[in-house]
Amino acid sequence: MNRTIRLCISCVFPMALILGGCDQGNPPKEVNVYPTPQEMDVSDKWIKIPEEGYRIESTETPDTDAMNLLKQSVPIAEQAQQAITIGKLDKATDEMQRSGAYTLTINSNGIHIGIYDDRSLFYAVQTFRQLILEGKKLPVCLIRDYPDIAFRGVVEGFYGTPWSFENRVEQLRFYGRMKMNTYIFGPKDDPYHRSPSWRIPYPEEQADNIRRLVIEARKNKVDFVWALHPGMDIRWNDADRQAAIQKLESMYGLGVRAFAVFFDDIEGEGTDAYKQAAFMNHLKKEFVDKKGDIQQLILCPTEYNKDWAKTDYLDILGKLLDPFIHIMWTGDKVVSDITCEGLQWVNRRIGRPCYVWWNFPVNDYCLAHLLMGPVHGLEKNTATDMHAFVSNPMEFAEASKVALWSISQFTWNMNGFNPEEAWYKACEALVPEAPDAFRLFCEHNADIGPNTWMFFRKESFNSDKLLTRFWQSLAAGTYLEKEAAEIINMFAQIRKAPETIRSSSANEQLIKEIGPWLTQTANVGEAGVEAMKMLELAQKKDTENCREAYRKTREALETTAVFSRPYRRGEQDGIRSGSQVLLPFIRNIVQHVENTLLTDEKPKEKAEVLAGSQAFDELSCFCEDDMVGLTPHFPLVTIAPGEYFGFRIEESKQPVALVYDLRKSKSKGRQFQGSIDGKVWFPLRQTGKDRLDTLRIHEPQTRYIRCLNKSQTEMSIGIGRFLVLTEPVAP
Ligand code: LOG
Repeated sequence: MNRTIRLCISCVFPMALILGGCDQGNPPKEVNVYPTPQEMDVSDKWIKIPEEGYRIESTETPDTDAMNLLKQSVPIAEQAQQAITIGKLDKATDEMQRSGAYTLTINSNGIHIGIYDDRSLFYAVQTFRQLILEGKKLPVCLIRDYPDIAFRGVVEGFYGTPWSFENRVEQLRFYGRMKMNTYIFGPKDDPYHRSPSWRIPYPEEQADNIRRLVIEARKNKVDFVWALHPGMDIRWNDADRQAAIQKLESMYGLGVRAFAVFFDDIEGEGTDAYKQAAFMNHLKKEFVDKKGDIQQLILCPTEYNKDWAKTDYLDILGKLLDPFIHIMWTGDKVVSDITCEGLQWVNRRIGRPCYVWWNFPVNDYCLAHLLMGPVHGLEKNTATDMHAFVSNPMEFAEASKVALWSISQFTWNMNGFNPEEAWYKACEALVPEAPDAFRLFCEHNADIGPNTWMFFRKESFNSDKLLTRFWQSLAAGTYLEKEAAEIINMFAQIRKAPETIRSSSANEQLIKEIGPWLTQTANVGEAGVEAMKMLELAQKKDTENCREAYRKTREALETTAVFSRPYRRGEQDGIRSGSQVLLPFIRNIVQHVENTLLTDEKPKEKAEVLAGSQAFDELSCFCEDDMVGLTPHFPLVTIAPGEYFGFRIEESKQPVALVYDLRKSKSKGRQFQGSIDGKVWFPLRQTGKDRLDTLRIHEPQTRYIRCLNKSQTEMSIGIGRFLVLTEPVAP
């Protein structure tokens, strides 16, 4: 990986012109600027920062926040000999007229910063700070830099515990450092954002926090956008139009100068495109225009992804919505990759470049997993197809920074973005005390698990080849000794990494957020080490010691299940680490030993598929320590009236709840049923109000579970999830 950025632009700035009078020395070890500048030429010469510092010469009053930042990096003194000159960019091209564009020239004659606006100076100083070597010297360099996407940042738009005030302050500072300029406040579980309390102003303490956040945002050159979510209970009348304006007015009073209205995830009256457009245009005319200093007005539509855009809804918005108003878009699905084709599809309909709301690394639909892997799935050359790009993060603010770090790179300089390299660097930036351990942790905490959106990310990507090769060879009869040693070593490292991170990282908030996954990763490492020891003994036909190791392995696997259980939230499983590659590998090893040396340990009864339909020809069951279910079968199949699919649970387990996520099936005609003997069936009924579907199982003797087509017509079904969370049967 080439970690020194050297984009040669000598054609733009001939290097020879500026090298006179510089110290020659060893080339700078490493010059790292993030996000990667568009054009940057770093020579191997450097200049010493004068002890007396620099004086500032500026054609206009330089931005105070940028100056404060600069003063933290180098001494600023009126009498200093050398100058940092600041001037307006001349002969500016299109891209140099984007907010935040700057040039930075460092040579023996001094330092020059060319700016377009206040944000430019702030960003130039952010870059400048990263260039300082060992606190005392600067590389001779030329930088010409501008953002690819005008508005970049974050939409706090997830379900779950909203970020704390402290989290948000830290995030805003982070965006400032990473040259991201937008933060949209719209957490689903903030009552004053959403129905029914959207009409009510914030209580004093919370209002004051927002006021302080707006100030912090401004200091970091971030637009603080406040979002209203009225769609669930809005009445399209004067009273509610007034209520909305009054609420925005109260937010304006707290300093907010950019607004959004979200109509996502609603049903009924509120979803009407004509009504929404009229409402938004009213806000534009009666509020935005009258104020005169509002920067943005954004709409999150109800049909916010291609999968759901089956009507003329978007065309109506496209036609009727004031062009000032931007329209959000999550892609082809709720959670999906962002492609040129997909963006162009929606842009044609809404008649403007869309405002991308990317649902990554948000994990509110897969709470058992942390999404700590590299950022993939963003097509380059999409800059002109979008007005803005914001990422919806996890409810864990610090942990989200791994992905946000990459997103700042992508949105600033698409062509300079390399997912693996950015991930590698992000891990280092977040846990500089133990980057390798943290990388290892992130690598094994990247899986999303089966989900309706069929959005998958690779996990354990640095070890899966080794594990697959080893397993395939073992299954074919050959035990690869050298690889076995490598694997046991790998598991030992995985077991150790969490403790290394805990004991060395100063980032307490991060440790708190990822704490349960740290423990679980260590548990998985332990199970892996034990499994490999067991396998080695099995190879040696040492039955007695192998049996002992087998017990330990089973115990270690049970530990992961026991640890996870208390964290279950409704239908969502507890804490999963290493779920994509490591745990399946370990289970394979256990089964292999049961099938070869310890045949008497083989479970007497296993979970089994109940195939009551020809349509599913190859359904299979999966069985883990705390759940059993059908392996996802995403392609849609047709099942006839009276047909069903399901499974039988092992005797050793007691079902707690059925969790399902069935694509396209008609909810009216289907019935979920349980049975004790597989003959007499009783319906399982909905009780909770969870987001995905969950049915509590009240009869602990239940052994059979199925989904029956009780309607008179054929039903089209795909299986995203169909599983039962279990507990061990009480002895
Ligand atoms: C919500 C969002 C949620 C996300 C992922 C949008 C526009 N709305 O399905 O609040 O965090 O999906 O679960 C959503 O994405 N609805």
